[in-house]
Amino acid sequence: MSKSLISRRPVFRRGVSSSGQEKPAAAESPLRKLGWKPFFQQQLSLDELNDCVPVKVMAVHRSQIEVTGEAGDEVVLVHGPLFDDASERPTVGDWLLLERASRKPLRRLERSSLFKRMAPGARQAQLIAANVDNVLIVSSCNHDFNLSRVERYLALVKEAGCRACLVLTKADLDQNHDSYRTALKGHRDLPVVLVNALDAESVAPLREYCRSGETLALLGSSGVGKSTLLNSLAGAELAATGGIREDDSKGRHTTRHRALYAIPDGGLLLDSPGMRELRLADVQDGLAATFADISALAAKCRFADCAHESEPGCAVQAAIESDTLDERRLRNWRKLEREVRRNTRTLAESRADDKALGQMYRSVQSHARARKSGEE
Ligand SMILES: Nc1nc2c(ncn2[C@@H]2O[C@H](COP(=O)(O)OP(=O)(O)OP(=O)(O)O)[C@@H](O)[C@H]2O)c(=O)[nH]1
Ligand SMILES: [Mg+2]
Ligand SMILES: [Zn+2]
Repeated sequence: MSKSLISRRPVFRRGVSSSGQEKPAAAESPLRKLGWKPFFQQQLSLDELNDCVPVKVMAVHRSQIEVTGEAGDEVVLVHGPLFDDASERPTVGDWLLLERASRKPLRRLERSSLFKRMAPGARQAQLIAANVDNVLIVSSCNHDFNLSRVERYLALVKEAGCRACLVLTKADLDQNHDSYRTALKGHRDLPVVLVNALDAESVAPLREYCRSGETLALLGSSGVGKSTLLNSLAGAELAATGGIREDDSKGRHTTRHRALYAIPDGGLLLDSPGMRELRLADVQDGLAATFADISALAAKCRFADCAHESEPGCAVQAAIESDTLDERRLRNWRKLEREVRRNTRTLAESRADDKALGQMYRSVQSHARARKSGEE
């Protein structure tokens, strides 16, 4: 057995007919359930179709990653060229090709979507998840609710081209629901669902975001009820949940790892640790889409370079005065624009530094090889 293969256990049982024989696999192909689509199939060469099997990354740990494919669950060691570049290494949701016989990971397939943020306290990007279809931005009906943060998540989600829904949990603990709906009036294209995440019936409307073959990511701060939602949607205690602090309603960071869970009669659900900060980079298009209303107003300003402060004929300021645009939203747009510009530049610089370092390293190695072969 290959070193990279530590355990294998089937996750999806094929249907068995009344005659005791396996039903044809086509209708419920395990790969299709995991989100395998023509977009990924088309990336395989003829040789790869013969010699490799695709597997989905379900969880990433320091020294090994958990994957699932047609043969069930396996564990692959984090080792080899695929894992050399920290900003490029496989993340949860990725599709990998394993060599059929040795189970060695050969390459990662191109992604249909990718979430990343600036790694906390670093000049590097941190990958959050790949190949996600839909996102529940989870907040709760308490101190956690913060529109500017919702807009931050939206920029990330729109950049990845995913469908988003805002879920406000703990609706059973706060009856002041209208105030949340009023606060969200500037976000008409964002569906909002208020739920008691502990109640399976209450979360049922969210099932449309995690149909078989789809991947749904739950994103939000610690303690808002992401793992609780996962368990209610799955109808089983798949993830641990924790209490929240009495004084400020903040969570206790119960979930420690990002992981995908297959839910019965549905798709895959990504549970993730609560994010303390979500610093944005490389999301210019997502940001423009999140604030499309402000861009549309800006196009009507008298001056093309209007800063929307005190210029005459400013359509943005006029909208604020007539109460059709929230001043907070304009402030947040400005703040996020500055942040995205700064962080995108930082990432480009650090990529250039890494490239230069890599070139220097390769040139030192080739000199050493040339010297060695000259000596022989
Ligand atoms: N009453 C009520 N309690 C909820 C609801 N959603 C979550 N909770 C409780 O809130 C606490 C935190 O829930 P978790 O599901 O662990 O929160 P989380 O978002 O996964 O938190 P992290 O894993 O720390 O990121 C638990 O005690 C849940 O029982 C809800 O809608 N209503
Ligand atoms: Mg959790
Ligand atoms: Zn203006």
